[in-house]
Amino acid sequence: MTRTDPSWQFTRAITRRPGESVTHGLRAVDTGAPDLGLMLKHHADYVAALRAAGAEVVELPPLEPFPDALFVEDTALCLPEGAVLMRPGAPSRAGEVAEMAPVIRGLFAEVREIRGPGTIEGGDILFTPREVLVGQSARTNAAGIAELRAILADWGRSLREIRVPDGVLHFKTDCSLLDGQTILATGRLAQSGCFDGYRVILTAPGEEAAANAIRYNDVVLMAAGFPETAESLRKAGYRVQEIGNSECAKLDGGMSCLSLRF
Ligand code: CIR
Repeated sequence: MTRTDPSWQFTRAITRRPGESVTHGLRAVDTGAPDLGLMLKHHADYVAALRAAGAEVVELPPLEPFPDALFVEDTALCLPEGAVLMRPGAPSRAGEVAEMAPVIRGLFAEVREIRGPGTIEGGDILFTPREVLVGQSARTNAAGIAELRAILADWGRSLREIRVPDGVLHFKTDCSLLDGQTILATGRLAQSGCFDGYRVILTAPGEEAAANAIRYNDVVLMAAGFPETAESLRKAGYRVQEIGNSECAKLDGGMSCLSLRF
């Protein structure tokens, strides 16, 4: 991806297969352990969809000591200028960054890192052609955001801070970039006015979990099971591909969490 490309044009992605320990992954509400077999099928469908959309996918092996390691998005921010290694706010996830670091260093010439004491997770960061939006959440705090702001300033990018609604894990749990000026968002997030100036497509009532989608080149990947939102995206002209997400959803994970895209 070059500096001048629209922000949904990508050539590569990094994913990590879930391991047996995924049944111990973090979750806000326990709705039962995920079924690893079904999760692996969904994960394979997800990787295949990325490849079909033009991605060269680096598939990493499971990391049993880290049950949430399949949610690679939280470990790094990948921008055209370089990558930033994150500093997760969930203590059980902190060690995932050291596992991802060599992969990122092998793919990016410029790699910076959040050193702390603040914390920040990739799920709280949405970058658009005009700015980088960062949600302050239970995982991402003011100190982590300040550190990222300084790094982005070196790259000539501005950062705008958003407050994530109570009870929502990450900023991108509730929004995704559909193209340079269009955002898919839940009503509970958009009502704050944080997307004023963008075109906003709202998830259908009761379909808030559809908001965590990804635009990868000419396709929007979204979790299966949200027919009204899928239909409104199709009506708006997007090519939508639905991927099973029932097992990752038990761990509060969705489409964006499962990959780093650049
Ligand atoms: C966690 O609580 O950290 C994982 N169970 C889910 C992480 C989802 N990641 C994301 O939204 N970027």
